[in-house]
Amino acid sequence: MANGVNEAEDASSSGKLGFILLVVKAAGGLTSQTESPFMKHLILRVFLVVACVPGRCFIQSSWQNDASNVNVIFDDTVLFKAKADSTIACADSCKIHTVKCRSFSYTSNTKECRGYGDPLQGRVDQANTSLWKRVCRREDYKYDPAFDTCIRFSSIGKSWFEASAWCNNDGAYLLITDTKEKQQATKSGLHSSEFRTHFRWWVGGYDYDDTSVNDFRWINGEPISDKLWSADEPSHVSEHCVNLYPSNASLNDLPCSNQEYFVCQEDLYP
Ligand SMILES: [Ca+2]
Ligand SMILES: [Ca+2]
Repeated sequence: MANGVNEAEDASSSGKLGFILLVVKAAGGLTSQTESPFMKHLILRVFLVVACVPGRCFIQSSWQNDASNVNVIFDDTVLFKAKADSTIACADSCKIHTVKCRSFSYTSNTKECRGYGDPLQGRVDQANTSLWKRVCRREDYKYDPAFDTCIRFSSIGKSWFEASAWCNNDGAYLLITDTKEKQQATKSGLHSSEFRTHFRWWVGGYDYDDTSVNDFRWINGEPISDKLWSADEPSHVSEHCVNLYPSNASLNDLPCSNQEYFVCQEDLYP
């Protein structure tokens, strides 16, 4: 691929990614061989420790040069303007920007870096400029602005642990719907029609306490907020895994062995 940013990003993350996938593969094997909740719990913990350094995870989606927009900048949806020493430095600025930065332009002779939201319409001629867009790493993943990452819907039902391993095999994770806004997006957002194809979906929430005490957390380690549950949920001591109901944009706990459809997301910390 004639894509300097992409190649640089791959080079910087490939070693770490290879190690992570190796651990995930080992964890998947262990998961299939043991029924012990303790071992599964341990595997989750180990996986989380090695998978991600908070604030700086490997980014699965990548940048693609937009050949249809050569030597132009845009005067709408500009999130920031800054000087950057290189295209890669500009891409990093876009990636870490607090508002969803979906694309950027870099003008080589002036070193001007511009980050944009979507959609882009107001084109202005500007020599020595290239435009880059964030794209999903795989064609079966779709970018969802509510989650600010690429997501994939399963076409089969699996237990929660099988579903988690299935996402991990993509270098991805079960979906984290940790805000009211994200949950509402499953009901009325860009991919709501896909979410509504099934009554419920496994998402990346799990009860780390095997007793009657609840310790529901997202797989990034964050506690699940009380306000995200359906009425009277979580409901049962034997239900340790979390599903989402798109119809009322809320969560429920279920037995982890249930065969449910599931959604993966590419970045643990988008
Ligand atoms: Ca519990
Ligand atoms: Ca329940």
